[in-house]
Amino acid sequence: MHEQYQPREIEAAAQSFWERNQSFLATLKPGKEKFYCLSMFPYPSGKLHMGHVRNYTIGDVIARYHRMQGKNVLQPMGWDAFGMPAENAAMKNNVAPAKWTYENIEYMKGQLCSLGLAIDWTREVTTCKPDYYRWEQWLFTRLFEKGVIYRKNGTVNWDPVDQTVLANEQVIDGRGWRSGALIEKREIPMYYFKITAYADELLSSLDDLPGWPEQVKTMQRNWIGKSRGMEVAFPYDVASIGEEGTLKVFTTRPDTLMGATYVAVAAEHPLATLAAQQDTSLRSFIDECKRGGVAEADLATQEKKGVATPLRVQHPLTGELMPVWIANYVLMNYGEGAVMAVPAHDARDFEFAEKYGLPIKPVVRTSAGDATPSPWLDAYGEHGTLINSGEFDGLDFQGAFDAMEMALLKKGLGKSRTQFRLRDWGISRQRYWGCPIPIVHCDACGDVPVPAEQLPVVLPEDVVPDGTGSPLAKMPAFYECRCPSCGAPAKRETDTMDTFVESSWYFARYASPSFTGGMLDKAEADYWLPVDQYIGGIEHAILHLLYARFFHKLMRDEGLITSNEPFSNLLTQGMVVAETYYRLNANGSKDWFNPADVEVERDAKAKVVGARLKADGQPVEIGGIEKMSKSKNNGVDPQAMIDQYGADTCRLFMMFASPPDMSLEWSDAGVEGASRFLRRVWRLAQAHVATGLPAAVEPGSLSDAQKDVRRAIHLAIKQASVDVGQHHKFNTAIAQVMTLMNVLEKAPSDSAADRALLQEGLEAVTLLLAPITPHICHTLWQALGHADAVIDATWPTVDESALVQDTLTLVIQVNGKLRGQIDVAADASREAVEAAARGNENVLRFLDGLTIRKVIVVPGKLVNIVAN
Ligand code: ANZ
Ligand code: ZN
Repeated sequence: MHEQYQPREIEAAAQSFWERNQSFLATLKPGKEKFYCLSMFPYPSGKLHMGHVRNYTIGDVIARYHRMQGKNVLQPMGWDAFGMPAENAAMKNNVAPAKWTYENIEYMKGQLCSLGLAIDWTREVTTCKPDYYRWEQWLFTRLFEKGVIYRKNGTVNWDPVDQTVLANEQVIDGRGWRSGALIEKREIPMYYFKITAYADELLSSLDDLPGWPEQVKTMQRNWIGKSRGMEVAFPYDVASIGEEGTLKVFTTRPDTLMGATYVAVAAEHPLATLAAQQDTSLRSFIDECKRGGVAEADLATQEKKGVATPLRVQHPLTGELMPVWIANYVLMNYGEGAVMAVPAHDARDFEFAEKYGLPIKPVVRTSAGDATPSPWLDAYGEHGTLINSGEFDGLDFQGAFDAMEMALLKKGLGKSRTQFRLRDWGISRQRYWGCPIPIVHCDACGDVPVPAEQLPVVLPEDVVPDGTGSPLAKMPAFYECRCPSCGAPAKRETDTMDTFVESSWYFARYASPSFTGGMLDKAEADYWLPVDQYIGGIEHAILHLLYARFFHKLMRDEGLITSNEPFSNLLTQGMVVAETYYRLNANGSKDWFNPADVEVERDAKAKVVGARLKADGQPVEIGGIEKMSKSKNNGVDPQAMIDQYGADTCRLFMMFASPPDMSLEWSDAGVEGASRFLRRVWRLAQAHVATGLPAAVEPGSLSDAQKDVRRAIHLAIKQASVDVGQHHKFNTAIAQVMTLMNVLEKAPSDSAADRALLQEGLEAVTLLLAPITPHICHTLWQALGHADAVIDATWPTVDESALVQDTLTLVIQVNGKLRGQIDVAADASREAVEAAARGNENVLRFLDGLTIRKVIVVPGKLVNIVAN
């Protein structure tokens, strides 16, 4: 063992040992408990950022911990390799997306390896390779034939700069998330996954996931958005509309039906079109509405606007005539694209009615009371007893729901129904760098799925897109083909799939990554799945996780796997944050400076009082702690840290600074501290082994002081095991090890028994740290005399007898106030404890002149003497 801790050498040695021995190769071992530990795979953007490093460190520590529990662990890694950034880089640097992507993968793989992750690299999956997407295309054709995928025209967000369709969540404040361009609405033919057919199951099986954070399940529930409500039909007023018919609305509050004072339709609604034909002044408002994005968040917050039409409908129960408005807050693709407006009990309707002077009629008594002028304010969403509703007065919500349904059913003007917020998933993208949609368009046969034996439809890899439209649509060599069914000349689909599709099933492909006989090898998939622990960012709490759950069920229904859900336990790791520094420019913009380039000034109490740029010594403003990002220039390059301190320090810092699910604040001092701690462990171990290895501890013959050392060792094991095993609290587990190190450093090393204890202590430290700092522990374990590698060692167990204390210190109170302390034998009787307490000198002083009324003994803790 070197005298100095030399991370570079020992990390290289440990890594090459693991590689030589294929230590992380996972094989199917029937009968052995498996543990599939998965971190969300990275997009190969160029190099790892701190968020990746944190994610993969957490996953690795958990994987290694479970291996030490004796489980058959699988930890794979791969690349979410299709996507926009490759196309952007291609345009910028005139290099094909494929080349750019493969080069990034190579570099980032080297970085991951340098972190010492216990990954089975034989299972590496790269989603842009035909051997992967071939099966995605295969599943697509199966689902298309089943009708689970269908083609229809859809209104989409069209980004005029990127020339592509954006998902709602890619539209931010009406602009493209990447281009910043104002989004238009467009109608184009697209392929859709019928995820709505699985809405009920996606919702109900969330209840089978106790290992998921409640917050994530709530987000998924809200996204799926199941509402029980009623479909209500408002008969047309023929005089104003000019024809017979009904206007259908969907409402979750049929109990408020008697409070509806107008109806409102979306700009795309047929009644809006009809009204605009009669009154062309409505046209411009309709056009304005159509121009905006279709993102619901925007619609919810934007100012409510509308126009009145000359059209009228009849109230379904009273027959009263009600005006039809066109309103920007009504969505065409939800419910019926029309609402019955109840301004007294719906905030949006209220805002609208106030603005346009429409009547407001309260019909439910809420906690807000009946006081004028606005009894309904602050009580939206509240249920209550019906008022002003004629025959329905006095009913509660459920009673009113049922009575309204009866009344409407009788007239054929309504029935209850369940409505989901979730829409079908449009996956067509007019992009090049994605998985080709395996469909051929034939004039005679229509949309023909590419037969399995003709798959994959290979994406040409040598294309450099120029930013206008889809390159594939300009490549006859790609799209000219023959119809698989009639043989006539036909045209291949040139859209590619949303890259969320690839990340929806990669976790399953890892079970049999090179299987050529099908999408999944069922035996492997059923052995490894579901994933026991999934780790990733909260930003994937909705879409990625929902799509992956959906795909799991699709694959199940294809007979490819047996389980119902892909991820048994989910850990959403917190963000990595750091201080920000800036200078204000004359035009109000800010120049951001990297923390590495800034010197912080502190006062005598170490409080930060200012900061200066190292380069010019001039002050910079402190901008507060933010998520590490390019825009605020507060990212720290993990590679620099690994190069300087080694992977173990980096891993220790990451795991010690905060629990995995909380945000982690970057701190140079923290990294320094982690490095210092590892050097201390090294130094103690080095000094210990330099004098030769001792025999095993003989617990029976230890002195009291030695027993205290041994108790510290087993207390650390016990508490660290609880912290890690129950809550993934590696930070507190590390703190236990640090406490133990303090004890061991102070413990004598003179006698054979002392040195045996030190050996036991250092072994505990090594094993407890092994998942976190695997390289140093690899060396320490060998140096401590073990022939096997620490990677094959098991997690340490507690010797309960070592925890038993011979004597205990008890606190003594007189009338509840602390008055003294006594040491008693741990097994002393109640009487002996009481006697010792009464005899304590200090206590006697406080009892002087008093009569003892009662003595309360709390075993192991305190004695309270009540006297007056
Ligand atoms: C009358 C009413 C009274 C409503 C009341 C609410 C409160 P969730 O729960 O999300 O399903 N709504 C229906 N279709 C709509 C559309 N296309 N665009 C905008 N809003 C629409 O929401 C259902 C409620 O949202 C429905 O119930 C309807 O307003 C509105 F005191 O009807 B309600
Ligand atoms: Zn044909």
